[in-house]
Amino acid sequence: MSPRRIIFLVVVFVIGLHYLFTVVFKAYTPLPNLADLGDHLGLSKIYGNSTSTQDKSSHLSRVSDTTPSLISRANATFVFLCRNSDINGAISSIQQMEDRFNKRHGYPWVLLNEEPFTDEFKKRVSVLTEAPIHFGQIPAEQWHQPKWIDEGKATDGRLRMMSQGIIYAGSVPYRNMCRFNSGFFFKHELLQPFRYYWRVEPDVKFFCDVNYDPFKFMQMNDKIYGFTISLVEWEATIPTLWNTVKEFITNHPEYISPDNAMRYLSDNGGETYNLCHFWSNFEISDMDFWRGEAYQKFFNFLESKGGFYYERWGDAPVHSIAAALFARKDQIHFFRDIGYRHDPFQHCPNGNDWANGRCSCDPNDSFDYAQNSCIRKFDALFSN
Ligand SMILES: Nc1nc2c(ncn2[C@@H]2O[C@H](COP(=O)(O)OP(=O)(O)OP(=O)(O)O)[C@@H](O)[C@H]2O)c(=O)[nH]1
Ligand SMILES: *[C@@H]1O[C@H](CO)[C@@H](O)[C@H](O)[C@H]1NC(C)=O
Ligand SMILES: *[C@@H]1O[C@H](CO)[C@@H](O)[C@H](O)[C@H]1NC(C)=O
Ligand SMILES: *[C@@H]1O[C@H](CO)[C@@H](O)[C@H](O)[C@H]1NC(C)=O
Ligand SMILES: [Mg+2]
Repeated sequence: MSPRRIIFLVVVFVIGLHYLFTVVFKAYTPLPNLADLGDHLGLSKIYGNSTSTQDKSSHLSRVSDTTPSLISRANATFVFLCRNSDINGAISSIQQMEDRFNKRHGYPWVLLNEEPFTDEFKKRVSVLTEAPIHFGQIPAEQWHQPKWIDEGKATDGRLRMMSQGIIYAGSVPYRNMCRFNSGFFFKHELLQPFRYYWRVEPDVKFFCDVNYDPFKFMQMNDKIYGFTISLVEWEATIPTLWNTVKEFITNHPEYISPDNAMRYLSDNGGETYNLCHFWSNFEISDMDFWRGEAYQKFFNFLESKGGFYYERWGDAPVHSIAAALFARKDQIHFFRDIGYRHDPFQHCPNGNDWANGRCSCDPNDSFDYAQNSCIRKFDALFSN
């Protein structure tokens, strides 16, 4: 190789590195923190002045001990919807996430509830992490059954489902939760500053160390939705959902991605739904996708049909159908390397992922290829 050619290659390499660090790993500064503005006694950490809890400067100095200084956080947060009564399960989940991943990064937590979190709840959560924790209340109109829902029809629906022995058949709060997770969480003021989120629930398990940053992975690879478990839905909870989806597709063919994942949802080109969906109690995803035009129109259309209350439409099939139809199939990611359990199913990595992650699960005990798993259909999207 001639000297000129070597110099040329070196210059290209340096420019490439510079681009990588300035554009791709763009430094992200999280929310300004009330605690920074003079809460030296740390009172707001315990008693909670609506949102902030932590002294960011101490947290940054701690994080920088273990984090390469050029690589800072993505524009991302954890999202945790729960009740005050979920305290012990919430603490268990947050502690594992901190130990297995977040103590090295310091991503903030956003906890949401339709009631105010109690002082005791905030106090017990606050000791788990140096990262900022924001406690938020959900606006009533985004939580409760809308006035225009025909309560007689909703009651009939609940009774019918109860007679079919379906879990949460008679529960209105469960329906509020599914609708909120489908259409509103990403509109909450505490989530406005963020693009990516990782959804966490009480009493889940994170089995493995996460030795990289999944948020940055999402960003660098143009992913919009990440999951660990995929399974079939209980059809009786969504009897008219697919017809509603088909009606939307007919009205809005422009939102359907040319490279969509319809083959994951349907075995006959969209005529019927095979009930496959991503289990949404674990999600690493891009809120700008939910905030975007296609999903907004889609959610509003579903909402107008009342199926969140007349039936029991879950946020899992709603999110999954939208991601599969409005995004490219390669924008959906199976996090094979993240060990996760939400009763009664778990995903345990295998091979090097299992060993490198110091996973505490049995790699032979994983839902991936179980009878009701849809991972085969997901894999098939990318073969041939
Ligand atoms: N604030 C609040 N959070 C709720 C309510 N119902 C459910 N959640 C939360 O919403 C998420 C999903 O509810 P879960 O009860 O876990 O529903 P699930 O995962 O389908 O079922 P199980 O975990 O098997 O009970 C969890 O994070 C709950 O803490 C509620 O009425 N109020
Ligand atoms: C809470 O915030 C308000 C306005 O931001 C402030 O006036 C008040 O002193 C704060 N309370 C505590 C306990 O920090
Ligand atoms: C983070 O993402 C949100 C949503 O896209 C955006 O409004 C906000 O400006 C972003 N923040 C930064 C610092 O890039
Ligand atoms: C998983 O099961 C296979 C077949 O039974 C066995 O050979 C293997 O040792 C098991 N792996 C672990 C880590 O237990
Ligand atoms: Mg749950």
